[in-house]
Amino acid sequence: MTTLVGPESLWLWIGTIGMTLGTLYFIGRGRGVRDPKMQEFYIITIFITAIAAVMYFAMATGFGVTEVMVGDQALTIYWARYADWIFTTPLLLLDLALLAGANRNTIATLIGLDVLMIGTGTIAAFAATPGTRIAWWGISTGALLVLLYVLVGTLSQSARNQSPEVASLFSTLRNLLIVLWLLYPVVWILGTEGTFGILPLYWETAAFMILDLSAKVGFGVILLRSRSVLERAVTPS
Ligand code: RET
Repeated sequence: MTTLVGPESLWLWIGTIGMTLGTLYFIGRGRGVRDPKMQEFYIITIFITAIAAVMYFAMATGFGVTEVMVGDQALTIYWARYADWIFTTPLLLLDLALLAGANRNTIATLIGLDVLMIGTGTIAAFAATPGTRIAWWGISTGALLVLLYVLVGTLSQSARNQSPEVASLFSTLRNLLIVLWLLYPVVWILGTEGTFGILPLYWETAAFMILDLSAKVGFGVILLRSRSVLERAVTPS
């Protein structure tokens, strides 16, 4: 069987290594944490990078990739991205929501919007005409914008009831998330998926890799950096 993976495999291997190192780092940091509420942050963050590590490995080795025909054009689609994101983006939101001390309804709303975003984004990736691809992209981007609205509104409101240190860590992570997440639909539409052919597959793969490492490992490092701040987040005031 011929593999569909081209020279962009370089970036996929860097992604695999980066996610693996991130996972090992978080496991190392989490050792010795005894408080169950504190452990939640470690468990969630470890799974985020572990899932990404295996999905990057799947893409680098040619398992997580397929071809989609759009008219007479064959697009290389790395479907494993969506398998990764459908699990890891809700987990990232859960980390942030726990930090903010959000209630169940807010968490459910955020995760619902997120699954809607990745679900419709997956349909966009497999749709057979340029028009329908862009329409699904638009629906997915709409879900992202509503999600960010809840993040800035309701979630930030509950973070304000936390201690100043926790509230400030929350703002840093929230702002990082907003900037990074907004870049995903941009890379997607400019890349091969958008069918405009502005960003070649090689550079698109590099861009997603940098975004994924920042949104998962970078986010996790900042979150787990200060144990004393996390302790405040889980201590009822
Ligand atoms: C897609 C395409 C359709 C439009 C939109 C998208 C958004 C994706 C996002 C992904 C975030 C991934 C993260 C991964 C961590 O490593 C599906 C690309 C809106 C926001 C944070």
